[in-house]
Amino acid sequence: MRISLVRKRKFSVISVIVFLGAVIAAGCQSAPPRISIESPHAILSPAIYGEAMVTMTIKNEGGADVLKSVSADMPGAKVSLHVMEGKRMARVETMDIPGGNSTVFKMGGSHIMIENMPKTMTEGSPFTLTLAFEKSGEKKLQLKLEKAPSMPMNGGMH
Ligand SMILES: [Cu+2]
Repeated sequence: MRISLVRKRKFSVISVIVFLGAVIAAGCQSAPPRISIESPHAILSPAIYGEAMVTMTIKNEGGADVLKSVSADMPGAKVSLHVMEGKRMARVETMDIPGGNSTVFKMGGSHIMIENMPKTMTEGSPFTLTLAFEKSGEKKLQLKLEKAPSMPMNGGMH
């Protein structure tokens, strides 16, 4: 009788430990993202009037997040996320931002496109770009439009 009671208790202690282990493992998977934005640049299109491309590195030292939308404080401007599918650009609605990784936006790769900018927006014009993340919320970047570098671009720009 005594022995069987002890056994039962041991068994339940083990199941509690297993349960806690599962809870801790699940907690690790949903660790909060830790996002920082490095070297953001807004570069005017050398070819198309009223267009600019935003490049940056989104560093995430925490858990996974999703970039849900991008916007700019320019009346009438259209801001979108572009990825490269082979040599063509494709618009995407959201972008996964994996944890423990850096997501790079660059010419010839994934980038943020600003189209239909007001005529008042020229080289040196300041604006605010807002990145909305599913978990991290909104990150606002103060940017200035920069002139495109004069070297050839391999068609990375529109
Ligand atoms: Cu594009």
